[in-house]
Amino acid sequence: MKVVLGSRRDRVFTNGLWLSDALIVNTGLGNDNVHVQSSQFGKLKIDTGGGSDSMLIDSTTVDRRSRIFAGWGNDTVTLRDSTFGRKAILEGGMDDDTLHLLGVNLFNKGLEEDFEQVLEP
Ligand SMILES: [Ca+2]
Ligand SMILES: [Ca+2]
Repeated sequence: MKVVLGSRRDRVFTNGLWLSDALIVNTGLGNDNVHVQSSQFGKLKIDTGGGSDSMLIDSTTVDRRSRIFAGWGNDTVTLRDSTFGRKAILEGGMDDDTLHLLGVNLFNKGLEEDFEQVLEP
């Protein structure tokens, strides 16, 4: 499933979405917000493009690869109580980006991140 949005300020919210294949989200320019809640995917690929974007992945399982790219702008990515079956690659992109790791996240094949700040409570 592929979600492609434009240059305005977009919001994407999934709750209880189950896909055996990939969820691909591309929100383009603008200060976008992506919230993935209580969902399960084969793969996950999110690109929020330029702008100050925020992403929350909460109580979600990704069976295979995950890739998140926040692009330019000061972005915030939060992972809470989620499971990543294969490698999770999270890139803040240009500018001042923050990764929040909340609750218990499981990275079965490791986490590769590129953020200016990583905050764990
Ligand atoms: Ca947008
Ligand atoms: Ca960025």
